Amino acid sequence: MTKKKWLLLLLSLTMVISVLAACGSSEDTGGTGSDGDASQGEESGNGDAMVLRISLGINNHHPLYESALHFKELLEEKTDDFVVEVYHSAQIGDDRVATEMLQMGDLAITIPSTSPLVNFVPEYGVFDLPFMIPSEEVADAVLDGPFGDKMLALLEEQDLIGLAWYENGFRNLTNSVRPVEKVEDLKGLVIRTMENQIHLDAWSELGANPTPMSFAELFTAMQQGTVDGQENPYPTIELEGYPEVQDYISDTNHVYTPFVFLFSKPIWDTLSPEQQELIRETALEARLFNRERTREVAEQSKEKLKELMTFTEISDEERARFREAVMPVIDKHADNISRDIVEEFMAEIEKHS
Ligand code: KDG
Repeated sequence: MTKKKWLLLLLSLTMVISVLAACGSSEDTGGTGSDGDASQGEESGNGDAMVLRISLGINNHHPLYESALHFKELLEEKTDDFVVEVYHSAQIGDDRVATEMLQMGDLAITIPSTSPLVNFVPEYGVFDLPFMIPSEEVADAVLDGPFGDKMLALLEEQDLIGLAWYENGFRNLTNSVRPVEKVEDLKGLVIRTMENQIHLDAWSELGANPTPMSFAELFTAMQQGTVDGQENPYPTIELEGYPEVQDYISDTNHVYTPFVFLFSKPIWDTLSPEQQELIRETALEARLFNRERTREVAEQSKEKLKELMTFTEISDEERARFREAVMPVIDKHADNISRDIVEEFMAEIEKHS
């Protein structure tokens, strides 16, 4: 065989090998098909177990991550039909991207805050109205009752299956400029909010200068001083390392934010009723673990933050002034959300308070 023929043979051989290699690698990361594609199970050696990926925005120290691992453990104990993979720190995408992937059937599960979901279901804005829910107990009663069921059902028209309410928690303000003890201390502070008009309007009413931003970009923005402050529950503030880039924290407790356990409807519709029931009951089981663990961590984080930052307690009188200042926001957004939903929400809170 001539030298030229040998070279051609060598060339085609390397091309075949590289194509084969390319096919092999994408399967390992589960990138080729979307979740729910049984073929993926084969690569995990679990017969034709279906791979269900969970996308989370918080990191792997957060109680929500522990709750997702608990869901994985419970489900894989009950059945060989599924293998659950948990991705934290927005590795797959932030809340909006992950939610859109669920709608497309490219991702099985995500557990975002309700606030980014307002862009999908405007009624979800009811959870962003400040100073409504007075305690975790009332939150549980309202979310696990007929009102919560109604709000979960609203997601289906957006190709999302809402399975359970998890806890993000009461949000508190941090910043790197000055202690915030009264409304006037907020003047001109550049506060990052979730991508949510109600939060933006509330902080504007309070005299701050709010700017919307994805959770995935927040730490860098504080590090670079693009924003002066932000607001989140104690576990997120402590476990995402915010004391490294923030000096002051105030227990504003200005709104209770739920997490919602979402499942992709396109994938859900490929499951048997038995499989759907198994996933639903397991999501509800892990919900109890989530709330217990999140409240435990929230207490611990609050104490740690008192050591790591300048902690300002807001007096009841001053909290009433905060509440008064944002009242116009509730009125302004009640129509966008739907007045019926807002009145029903307030009545449910009243009933359980
Ligand atoms: O994915 C994580 C987010 O859902 C959550 O942490 C959102 O509270 C949140 C924020 O401040 O963006």
